[in-house]
Amino acid sequence: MTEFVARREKLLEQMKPNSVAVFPASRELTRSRDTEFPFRQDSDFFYLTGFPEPNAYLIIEKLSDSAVGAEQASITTLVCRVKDKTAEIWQGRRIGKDKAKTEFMFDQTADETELEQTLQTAINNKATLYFGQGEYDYADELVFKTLQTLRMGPKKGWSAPTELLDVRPIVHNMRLFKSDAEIEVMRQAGKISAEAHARAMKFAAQQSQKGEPVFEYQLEAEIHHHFAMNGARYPAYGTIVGGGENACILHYTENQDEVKSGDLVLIDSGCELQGYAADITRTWPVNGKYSEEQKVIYEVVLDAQLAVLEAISPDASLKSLTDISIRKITEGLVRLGIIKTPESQNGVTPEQIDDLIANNAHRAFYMHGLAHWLGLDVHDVGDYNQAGAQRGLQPGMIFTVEPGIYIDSEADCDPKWHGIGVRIEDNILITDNGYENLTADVPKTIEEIEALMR
Ligand SMILES: [Mn+2]
Repeated sequence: MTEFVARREKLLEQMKPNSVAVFPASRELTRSRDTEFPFRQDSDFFYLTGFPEPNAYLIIEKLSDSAVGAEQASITTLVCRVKDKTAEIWQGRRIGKDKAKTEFMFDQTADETELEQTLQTAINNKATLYFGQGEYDYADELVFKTLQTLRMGPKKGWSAPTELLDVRPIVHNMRLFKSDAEIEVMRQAGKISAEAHARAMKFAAQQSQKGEPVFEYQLEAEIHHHFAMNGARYPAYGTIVGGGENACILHYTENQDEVKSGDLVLIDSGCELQGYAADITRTWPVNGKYSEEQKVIYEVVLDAQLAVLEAISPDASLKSLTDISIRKITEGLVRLGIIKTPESQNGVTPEQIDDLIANNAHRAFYMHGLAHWLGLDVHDVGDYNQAGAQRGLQPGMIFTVEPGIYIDSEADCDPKWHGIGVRIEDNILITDNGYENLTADVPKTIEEIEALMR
């Protein structure tokens, strides 16, 4: 809890005097009729509170210099659901405002029934309101209604802030740099997820050896089982298990087909642990042995990924790393004649590779980005550019490195390559002396994967 308090203090340091920030919790979503999806807290709200319930609000007031008493320059308020015996018997426990105040360390707390009044009091007579508008309709409606109420009551001494600022850039920049505690959780999430991928490989190998079929959803089940058995009840995003040509559908989550012996299967899956995501992809032959064509494509992707890891330094940016992956993959595809050039038989000059890259020749086969920030959200927040330039890599940043090549059955190349889709993805933490691969525990080279599956 002291870490959550420290985050609120760090946010307060960056707020203007006489301002207020409002953060809504997310709400439950209907899955069907009267059942809900498992609840997932809003990431910014969670980051600042650790509070796990829906229908809550965090209000942070930074008082003006004149209003500051001897010791108090700020007020943090949590508004949460009302304790309700019947609701708690039917739907589950509620923390309630008394426990919320002491255990979650807020200056004050209020019941949801007092929300409008609490918010109005906090916003009244402040110069600046920090709020993330457009994200939740219910929060927009509440906040704008409160502003309008205040504007309509000048004779009662009310006034609304005249400045409305987006609070998200401040919080998102904080979230980009992970603390030691966050790094430890993400290290654990990476480890559990890595083991889960290895478990799926072993399952497929056993099924193949018994002559039993392997279905995509079975591999998904093996992975989710391992997550849950290790304290991570949910995947961080929809698990992708694509056998054969399904691997060429980047966000394939139907996971319903049989993976045929001789096909590769691409699995992109990571657990969510205490709110934090892991995001791993591995691509391997369901029968345990890569074909010659699969091997060759796999090596191009792996070489690209290793070249990127090699190039990680404080001078690098995600853009410069992306460029390295594009060059490696373009060179590989030219060498194999998959990207056709008149010169490819006799070797291609670096300038010719430059031209192919400038013309996006790789985009037909490598159509997504190399990397994204990783944290509470799988595609985590944080600006990729700063002051119009690419942002340098700094300790505490965590991101994915995930080059890929996808050749579907309509691709304009020798049909022997058709149906091969390969992506290799790891999670990288920038450290003081380089980087740490948080997902190194899952086999990655052809030799390692074939050995495990044997
Ligand atoms: Mn990813």
